[in-house]
Amino acid sequence: MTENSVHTDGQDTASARASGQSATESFRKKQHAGLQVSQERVSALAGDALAAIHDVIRKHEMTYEEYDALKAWLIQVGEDGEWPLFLDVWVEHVVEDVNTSHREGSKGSIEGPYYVPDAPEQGARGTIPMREDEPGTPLHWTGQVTSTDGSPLGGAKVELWHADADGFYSQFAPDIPEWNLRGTFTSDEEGRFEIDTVEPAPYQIPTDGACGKLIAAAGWHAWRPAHLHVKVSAPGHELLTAQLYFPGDPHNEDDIASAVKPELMLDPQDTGDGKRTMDYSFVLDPVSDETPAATTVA
Ligand code: MBD
Ligand code: FE
Repeated sequence: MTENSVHTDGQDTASARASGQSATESFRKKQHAGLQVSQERVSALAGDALAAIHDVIRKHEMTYEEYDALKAWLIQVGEDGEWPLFLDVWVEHVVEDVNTSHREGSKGSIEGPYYVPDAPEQGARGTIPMREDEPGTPLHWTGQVTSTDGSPLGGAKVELWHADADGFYSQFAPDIPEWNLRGTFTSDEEGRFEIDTVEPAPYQIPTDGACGKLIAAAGWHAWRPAHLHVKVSAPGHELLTAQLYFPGDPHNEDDIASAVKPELMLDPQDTGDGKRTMDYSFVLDPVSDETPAATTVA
């Protein structure tokens, strides 16, 4: 177990509090260099965000009872460690959209709260780390990484992470091996890679924490469609963060995180022996003078 891992408090059921605290810890680790936002930008962003909230209060004539309910709920989001979950589910998709609209290569999507860097290296062809009896339909994935001019990108990294067949992520739910369903693949000279994994299940936002409380109180649903997360990177190219989806999932049309795009739909084919196979490739944008700094590879 790493420090990222869930504190189970002697129980082995997944709880919002435990996965929320793990996601919060994981996010803190990511900020090793600290974050620099200028006074000018803080004032513009925070000022307009507050003005937008003021507009909502006036429009709906928010009562003091509602104001106190909001305050109590915001306090609980922090106590449950669910700020990463809340922000990634309801806010990140717009940030992703704004920061990738200049790209000509593959479409991306949000990172979400459950990425962990440095997953074990598997080479160009391999099986993602999984349990001996890992449940779920086996999935064989072939693909290629190229640049927008069509040239193959050898040595590109394809980091893959996803939930298991019960919808749980390793390091954020208890009793799952540390790197389960997390792996780093490196494309061959032709930019090609081949990955064996299993299909993930749809993911339900924890219902017993503050985010679940909001969903229940508003009468919304808590589901994301089944998805594979990837980060694809190569020297001199913009980092691509994406999610890939399975046709026919009932939540492809109403993802609570608004992170589905038609370009991210897979096309898995039954092989007749209980397995499925698919091809999905990536096109990376070369870094240019206009590339926003945070989207380039360090
Ligand atoms: C997830 O698995 C996820 O990908 C996002 C974006 C939010 C919550 C859970
Ligand atoms: Fe996810």
